[in-house]
Amino acid sequence: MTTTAPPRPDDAGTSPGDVVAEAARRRTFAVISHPDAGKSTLTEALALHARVIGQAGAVHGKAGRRGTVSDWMDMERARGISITSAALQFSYRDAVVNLLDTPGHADFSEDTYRVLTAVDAAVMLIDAAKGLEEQTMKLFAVCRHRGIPVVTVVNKWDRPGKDALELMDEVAERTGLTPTPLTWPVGIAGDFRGVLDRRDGSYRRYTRTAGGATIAPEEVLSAEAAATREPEAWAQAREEVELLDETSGAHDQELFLSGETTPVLFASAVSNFGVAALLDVLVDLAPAPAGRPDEGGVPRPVDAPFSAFVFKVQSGMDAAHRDRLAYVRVCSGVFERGMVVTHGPTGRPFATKYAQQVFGRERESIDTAYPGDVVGLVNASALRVGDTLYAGRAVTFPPLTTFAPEHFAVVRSLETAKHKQFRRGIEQLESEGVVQVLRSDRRGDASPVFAVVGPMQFEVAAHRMAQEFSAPVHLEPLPYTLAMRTDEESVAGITASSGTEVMRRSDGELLALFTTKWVMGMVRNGKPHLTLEPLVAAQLA
Ligand SMILES: Nc1nc2c(ncn2[C@@H]2O[C@H](COP(=O)(O)OP(=O)(O)OP(=O)(O)O)[C@@H](O)[C@H]2O)c(=O)[nH]1
Ligand SMILES: [Mg+2]
Repeated sequence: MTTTAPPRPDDAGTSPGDVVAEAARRRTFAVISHPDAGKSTLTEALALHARVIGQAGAVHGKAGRRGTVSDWMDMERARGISITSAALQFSYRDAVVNLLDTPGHADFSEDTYRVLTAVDAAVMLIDAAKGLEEQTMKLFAVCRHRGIPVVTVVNKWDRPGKDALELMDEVAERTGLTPTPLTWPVGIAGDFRGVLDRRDGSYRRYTRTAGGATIAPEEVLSAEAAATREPEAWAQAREEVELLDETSGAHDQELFLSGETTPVLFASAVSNFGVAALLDVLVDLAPAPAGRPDEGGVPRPVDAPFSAFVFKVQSGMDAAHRDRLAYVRVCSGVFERGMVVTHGPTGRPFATKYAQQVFGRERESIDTAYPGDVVGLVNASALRVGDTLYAGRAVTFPPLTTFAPEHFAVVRSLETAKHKQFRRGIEQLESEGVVQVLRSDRRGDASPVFAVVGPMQFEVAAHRMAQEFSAPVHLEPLPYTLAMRTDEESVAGITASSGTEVMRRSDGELLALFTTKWVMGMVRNGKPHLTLEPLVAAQLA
């Protein structure tokens, strides 16, 4: 096996021209989809094809492929789902790829949303048997809203599924994006032999490997050879592509970048079919980083002095060290390890002594990074999700939206002697955005309230409190389902009604909690002078 570490350009004498060139070869994208469509499996297959890992997890994982590189948390491995997003950086051809594998479950959609603020493109997976699912639709909407170009991958073609043309109709009708397939399957779903490359009419024929653990050999045949090799399947693919030519046009780079079309590829992540084609498409078609708009909407060009923002904070990646990693996306300039930058929110200097390149849970020191790169800053306790860092001319990037919580539970320590660990754990989970934490004088500091978008966040928080912070907790659900922003003047007026409570979130925001929408409506209609504002229009929640 050949292992290629991403080339680390020599940082000596970097000129602005280098920054532009380095940014131009970055591809930073997220893999997104409804739960279980195969994001982590595809992530691993992409790493396998870029030859940064030698074998996919199939041979190691006993129950399915639980050992994917991006699912490293013990809860993820135990359940076979992704709970938190993971970053991988590797080089492929002349490009440096920053890939973010996101969790599909709606309960973790805030994490996915934060990742989508840090990428330039998205790979959307569709399960061939299921077509467009609920979370897929929400994600398409977020990408449209944020102007993120989407490459669509119809995955699991090795399994019986829908008709390919039908799937294209579904995409066109339900997402409003025109699908422009670059490849077309040869063999119906469940009988995946290869793809017809629409760009040159050739046949890429795939061969299975044991357990899909290694790269699937690929043979490129001419149309004539394909017709001899697979008379029926090839003829059907040709026929379908002719029909397709009438409805969806060829790929158009401008329409793709402006979010009107989505290139489509067919794949089987688990057998590594179609993965090489996807990597090439990402390098050839996905956009390179461009200047990121600041708070006022003015882009900071990629060759401006260094700037970055924190889109994720994660601790507990390394049980032995218990460190805390802030993931930043570089937006402009050159990052050099050790440089002292300014922490936007406080204006204080921030030293970047411990900077790392991330590969799932593996990390190694890096010296230089460029726009588009994801850098892990270790033990950066001052950094919170959404913070801007910069050198030279000041910049503030727009804050990241927090979702409106819909589930609430009082947290109590099961072991009173461990109040220190209890406090530390809660502070940590809060700063990572695993949960929002609410407090009130009435409930006191020993019983804060966790507020979440989805109940699985409670499980993750409780698990981590016990495992990472040795502070086992009991969660007692509260009957509220709705939170609105309010102010001091309105508190008495709100809490006069039953089914309400007002608590302060750790960012200072006062939140009014209601058992039902109906209760909230009653309060608002009865006392229209009270301040009650929706928290965010959360497209994903
Ligand atoms: N047959 C088949 N199974 C696949 C394919 N890709 C993934 N799977 C299986 O589908 C299941 C889910 O795969 P994951 O990669 O964990 O899916 P995911 O999208 O990352 O799931 P979440 O992160 O939890 O949303 C696993 O059992 C995979 O082995 C594929 O191409 N074909
Ligand atoms: Mg996953």
